[in-house]
Amino acid sequence: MTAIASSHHTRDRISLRFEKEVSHLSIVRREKGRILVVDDDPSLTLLVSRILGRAGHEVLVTSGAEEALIAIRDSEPDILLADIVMPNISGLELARAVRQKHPDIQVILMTGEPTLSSATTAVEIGACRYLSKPFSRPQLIAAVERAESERAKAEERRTALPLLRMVEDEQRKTAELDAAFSSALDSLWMAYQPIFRTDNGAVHAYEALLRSSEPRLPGPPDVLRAAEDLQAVSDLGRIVRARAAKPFETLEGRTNLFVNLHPKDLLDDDLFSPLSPLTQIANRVVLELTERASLEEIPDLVDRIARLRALGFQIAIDDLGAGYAAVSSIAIIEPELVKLDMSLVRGVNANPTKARIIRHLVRMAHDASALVVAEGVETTEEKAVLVELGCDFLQGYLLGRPAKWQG
Ligand code: G
Ligand code: MN
Repeated sequence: MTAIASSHHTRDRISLRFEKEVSHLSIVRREKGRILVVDDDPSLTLLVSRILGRAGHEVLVTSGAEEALIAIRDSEPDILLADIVMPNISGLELARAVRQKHPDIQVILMTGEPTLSSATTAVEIGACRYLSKPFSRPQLIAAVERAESERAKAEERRTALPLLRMVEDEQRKTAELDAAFSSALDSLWMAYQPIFRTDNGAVHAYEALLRSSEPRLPGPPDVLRAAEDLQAVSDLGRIVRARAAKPFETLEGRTNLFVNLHPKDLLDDDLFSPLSPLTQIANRVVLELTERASLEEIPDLVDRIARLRALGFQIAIDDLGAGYAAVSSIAIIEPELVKLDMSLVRGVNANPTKARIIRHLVRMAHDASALVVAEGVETTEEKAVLVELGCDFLQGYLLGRPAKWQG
């Protein structure tokens, strides 16, 4: 279901861009083409250029093929109208040379003595019209119009082809990502990592962590990025929250559940639904928020947080001390908990600056009535210092790795 919904979104995006580019092309295309007339008969070139000029064309005239080649190099005409019989270089040779270098230029050949062999050569060269002299004004206009439409088609084919390739390429990549994402959802499972109380060492809660066995999307960040690219963040969020809640629905006692939210989840109605599985156990659930930069894009953030609290949820600021999860979010969100990022926790026993920062963050959190979880505790030395610095809860490989629910 998810895969279909997401690929639909992507298709919309691609066709939108495709239409934009195509309309851009049609704006650029000229209305009336530029025509180069090559004939050693000045009375003919005069007549022809008058007719075509009146029809709105820009007309260039040369009396021989050598001059014509220079004119083509300098002014790139759309149509070449050339006499077959000329001194030095014949119109056929000229046409052949031009078509080889500029395949989009349309060639019309004129002759006073039509022969089968010259007509055959004209066809081989790809001349689109063969006018036998004398010709009428309507015959000339018709030949030019046909050449113009061929020219427009050739131009469109040439410019649209790379665009089409690009669109196809993107569609193929999206389809591949879509398949990988669907399979990640199929093999999705939740790992639970214990969070311990510092005062008595008891398990206070478990953090639910996304896991999948899809090799193309090996880590949780890969799955999340795919969801973002496929515009399926809400789909993923709903599945994660329902799965995370499962073991807790029948669990006795007061063990809490910590669940990570993507900032986009805050825009999903399902999160606020009184009927959703997670809402059923809301008074035991802490929702973790991270990425201050994206949180700022949620227009009514404070209001949405208030609605979550009204449903019974508590809120934690995740990854405090890393990247964007800035201190000011404590003032805006007024979380029940903050989680110190493991980059601050790592080696805190040997780094007085980290220790000082944590001490300040703990004091600040406590002043704002928030409790503090230290994440990523890996050594007994780190643990000892974190306890001394006043952290209320500890989480990390030292104390318990994320694992399948042992229920
Ligand atoms: O963004 P968040 O803090 O929710 O990410 C937690 C991640 O950190 C999980 O993927 C979890 O597996 C991992 N993790 C948990 N404890 C430790 C730890 O002690 N050390 C390290 N390096 N990673 C940890
Ligand atoms: Mn987390």
